[in-house]
Amino acid sequence: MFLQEVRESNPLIHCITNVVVTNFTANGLLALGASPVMAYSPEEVADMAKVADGLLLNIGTLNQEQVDSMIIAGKAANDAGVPVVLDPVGAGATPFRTNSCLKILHEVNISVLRGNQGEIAALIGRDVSVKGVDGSGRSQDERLAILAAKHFDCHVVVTGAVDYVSDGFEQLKIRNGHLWLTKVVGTGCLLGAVITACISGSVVKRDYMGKISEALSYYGIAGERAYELTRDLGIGSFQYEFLNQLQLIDDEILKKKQIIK
Ligand code: ATP
Ligand code: TZP
Ligand code: MG
Ligand code: MG
Repeated sequence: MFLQEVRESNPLIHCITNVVVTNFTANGLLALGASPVMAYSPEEVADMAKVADGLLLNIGTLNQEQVDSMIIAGKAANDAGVPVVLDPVGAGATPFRTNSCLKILHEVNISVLRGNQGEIAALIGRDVSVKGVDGSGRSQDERLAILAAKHFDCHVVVTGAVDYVSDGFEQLKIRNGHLWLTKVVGTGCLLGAVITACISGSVVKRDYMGKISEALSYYGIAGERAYELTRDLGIGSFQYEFLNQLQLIDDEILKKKQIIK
């Protein structure tokens, strides 16, 4: 019972994230059944990360002090066996973003790297097609998640119309989701937080493929159901209904609606 276990454990998720999505991320984690805490200062991030159940690093509105904080927090999480998820928002758009992500990936043992196609491609030095923080909308590269997972020796999630998850050997495709998820800012960022909550409490890497796939399909199904309920109202209502669905979806709905191959 995947969602039930996450909800019963009520994991504490330490987020170092961007100013655009902070409130949405905290509310989304609460809707899932996790506990969010945002803490950024280099004086406290190590103490917070080591008592958390998961750490999310999201570079969306980065500055140098925040990158330093992310590395301090990441190292403390590694020492304490706390999983760390990195969202490389806008990697490829500027050298500072790309280089900061590469530095974090070098210094911190990242459990899951989650980004859109352009961001992940930029990090492994492939053709870059990032417009600000948005992916290109190009057709998806089937092998990108596998290549990046091998390259960084971590799990990689590449999201888009289809979501791909790989550990560098195996790959799963998740076909849940709705186009309207691309019309609300922060749905990629919140997804990183949801993945963090869903892998928390499990330092056993072999459990990650299944847990990440469940998280991706849960999230996509919330988008599908929110669309069905708000298609005549518009994306403002969709955003709120999406949070409702993150709370309301249970394991029975998840099993029935998920499309994982
Ligand atoms: P981008 O900046 O390119 O929008 P992002 O960081 O916001 O990237 P997304 O790829 O948009 O991340 O992923 C966020 C959620 O939206 C995921 O659950 C993903 O499956 C879903 N999603 C993205 N594009 C589509 C689409 N075309 N159809 C259905 N679902 C989608
Ligand atoms: N600018 C910097 S971070 C950010 C924007 C618009 C939010 C990006 O959120 P997402 O989840 O990638 O759409
Ligand atoms: Mg998006
Ligand atoms: Mg993003």
